[in-house]
Amino acid sequence: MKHSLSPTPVQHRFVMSMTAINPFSRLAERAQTLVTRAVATSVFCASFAAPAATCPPNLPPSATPDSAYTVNADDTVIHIATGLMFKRCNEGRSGVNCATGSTTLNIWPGALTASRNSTFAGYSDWRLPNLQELRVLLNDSCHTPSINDTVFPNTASSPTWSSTTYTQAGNASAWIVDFSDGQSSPLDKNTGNYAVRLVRAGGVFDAVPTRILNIDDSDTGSRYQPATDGILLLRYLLGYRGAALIATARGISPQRDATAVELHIQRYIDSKAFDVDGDNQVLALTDGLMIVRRLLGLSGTALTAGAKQGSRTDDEVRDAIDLLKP
Ligand SMILES: [Ca+2]
Ligand SMILES: [Ca+2]
Repeated sequence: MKHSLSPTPVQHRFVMSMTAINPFSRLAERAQTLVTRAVATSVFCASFAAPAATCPPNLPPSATPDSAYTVNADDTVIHIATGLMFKRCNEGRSGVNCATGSTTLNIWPGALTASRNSTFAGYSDWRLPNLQELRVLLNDSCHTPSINDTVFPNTASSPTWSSTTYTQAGNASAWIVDFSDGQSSPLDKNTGNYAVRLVRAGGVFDAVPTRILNIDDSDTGSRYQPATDGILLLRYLLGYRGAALIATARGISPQRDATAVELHIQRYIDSKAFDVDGDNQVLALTDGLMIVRRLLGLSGTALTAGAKQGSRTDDEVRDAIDLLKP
């Protein structure tokens, strides 16, 4: 299975526009630098088990470290900042490290239908991700692949379909993301056979990463505060609800009342966003305490001493918390 991609003005325009509108603009900038190399080496084989990613030195840290995700036992993965749930393996693959089977390649209409028909892990609302959702997974610091290959092992090195139609060519093309090099381009819907990665949930994709730790949705000056947001989370985890939950614990111009605070916290307990030590549970005296400590500015052992239960390192706990306060 071989595909050859040529650089087009469209691709370059797209990369530039993504830089302007996308909060993950580093991804787009990185993609731009990769276009030349990508085109020079754009031969892909979907069943090829990719070696470890190549990560050139002196680039900023990855925007998609392990701590950006919660990997569930049923081989679903939650992207914490957006709440999107992805299937860990490309369609056609399964098992440990997605090493069983080979990636199913499909034309775009077939990919749309197969996505809607999936009942993987007991969910019936799988779909093909739109372009922004798919690009959330790009690791702009590496290529071959340009995705976190611990979380998404054996990712297809062929293009992966998005659900987004390219509207300037009679709607005949749809956007793909190529996770071997980070490139996006529009390809013909009915002649190209490409890979599929399923997504579900997450609501409408929010162009601004969710400020999960701004629990009271307060104004800029008190956006992330230990004495308000931190206390609200701790109280909730200790069982406080209603007026007792929010009494004297909200910041400047809070947009959430007690009910909205409860819904917000529970949503991100369910998504495991608040499981910052990675032990698969959200507890007041572990995760809650470390989140308050981080809001106080602590790091290293001062952040985790006596509170960390999971296997994450101190820095990974710190990064997992910092992801919640973009
Ligand atoms: Ca706040
Ligand atoms: Ca935990």
